[in-house]
Amino acid sequence: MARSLENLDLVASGKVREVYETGDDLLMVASDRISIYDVIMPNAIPDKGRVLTGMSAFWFDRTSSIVPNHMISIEDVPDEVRGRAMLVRRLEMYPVECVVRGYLSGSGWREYCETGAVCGVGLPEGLKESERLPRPIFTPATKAEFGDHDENVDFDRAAEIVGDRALMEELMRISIELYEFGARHAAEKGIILADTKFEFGRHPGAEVILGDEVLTPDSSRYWPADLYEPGHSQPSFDKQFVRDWADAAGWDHSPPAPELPEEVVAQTRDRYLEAYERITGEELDR
Ligand code: Q0N
Repeated sequence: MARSLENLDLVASGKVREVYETGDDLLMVASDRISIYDVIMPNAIPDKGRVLTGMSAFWFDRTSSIVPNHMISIEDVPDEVRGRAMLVRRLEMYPVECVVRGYLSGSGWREYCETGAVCGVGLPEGLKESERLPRPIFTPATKAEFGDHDENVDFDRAAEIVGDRALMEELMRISIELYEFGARHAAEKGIILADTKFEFGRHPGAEVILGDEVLTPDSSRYWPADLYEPGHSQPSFDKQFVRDWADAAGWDHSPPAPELPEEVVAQTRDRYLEAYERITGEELDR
């Protein structure tokens, strides 16, 4: 592995993460940036990148008997990004986001209100916002052709996009198993895993490899269980202080976002550290 990021080609850059090329492998680097309402805030949250990378590594270790994953190492990385970088196997990614929902929230709630179903999965009448579903449902999405938002699709459309119905069934089965594993563990720590998103890919000799980040607060809705109450939206375990402050400041969600006060940054950092400690049972190295 290269000793410095300077020598690596940047192959993808998201709102809060970067992907670099290193030989046949990739280096995924999580930044300390935070986004709310799909907009990046001007301030960083110290340690957020390390929290997300550490949580992904924790879950990759513990789910490898359910499905193999792309993680190679969090040690063999350049010093400047140590702790918030993961060396991974390069995969051919399947172009569907494998979302599993155990609770009715976000786009799932909106779709249910309009149609009584989510991604073609029919649900009982009379469910409330944030209500627990009778069982977890698989609600795939694809990157929309325009803009950067995801578009919910039904299972048949997802299978069409992937081009292999049996493979799509396998991705669904594995996604639900991963969600159930994560939700059971989180519940023991007083956290509700409302929903989460997985991405899978293949490499020669392996049809289904778990990629991306796994069961992090950026890829999932984590709710504090002690405050759970169906009938309205729930506070987010990690981002709620930022949302509350931005709402009170009267920000209309159009960029640029306002600068966060230092106490909001500090409270938010504490929530990420708390999430890390509750989920992994370890303290993050200082
Ligand atoms: C890959 N994305 C979409 C980072 C994540 N193992 C892999 N091999 C090849 N490509 C990818 C992975 C992974 N994981 C996946 N981009 C590249 C998700 N990105 C969005 C931007 O931030």
